[in-house]
Amino acid sequence: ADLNELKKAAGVRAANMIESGMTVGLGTGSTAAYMVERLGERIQTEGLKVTAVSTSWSTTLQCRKLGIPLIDLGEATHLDIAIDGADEIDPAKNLIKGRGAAHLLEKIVASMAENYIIIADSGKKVQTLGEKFAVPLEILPNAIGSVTYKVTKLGATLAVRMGAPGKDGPVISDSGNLIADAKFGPIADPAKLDFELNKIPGLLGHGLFIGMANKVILAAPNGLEEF
Ligand code: DER
Repeated sequence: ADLNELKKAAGVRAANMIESGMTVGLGTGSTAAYMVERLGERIQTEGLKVTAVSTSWSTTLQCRKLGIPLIDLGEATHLDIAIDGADEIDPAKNLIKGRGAAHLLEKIVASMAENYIIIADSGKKVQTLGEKFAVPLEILPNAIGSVTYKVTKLGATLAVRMGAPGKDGPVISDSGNLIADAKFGPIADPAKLDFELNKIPGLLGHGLFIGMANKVILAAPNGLEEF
């Protein structure tokens, strides 16, 4: 099975867990896109009735194309289920997310969900967060200097994420902020780093999702693993 088939298998498995009457949070990224595609199919073929919120323009545009009705995220108070991808997943289901620069709204949706399901190919599994991935940050533009200084003191090297070739200058998130990628290397105590990052004014969001995932659906060539 090639990588896309693995992502699709995980996405379909998660989309099949959605029941009529649920309020559903729809994540962002190439794996989440397979989940959204399957949800659209179920709405068309089974008449599934759900209230859905999106985590990005990317997913919103996909929902419009598929006829998945959305309400504004601000109209939802809590969610029965939210399904999203991840960049790194450790054995305790802690995550690094944010490759797609959607992690500010994704974390809000994750925090609203009764059941937060992560879908990924098995290549996302790591022993220690930070092995391969930098931690994406969402930074208020006027705080870029102070946040860079403070996160550097926490032991990271930071780079503002540039938009090339799609856009000259920096990536601007769906919420109008800058994105930076903070390379910490392997993170021995992700919960402590989460706590430290959450204290920094102007650092509006980051890609460490600690203790948020209820279930991980991993697609490997020999089948689906859930933990
Ligand atoms: O940016 C994000 O948070 C995405 O969910 C990312 O973590 C996973 O994207 P992928 O499914 O395309 O690898």
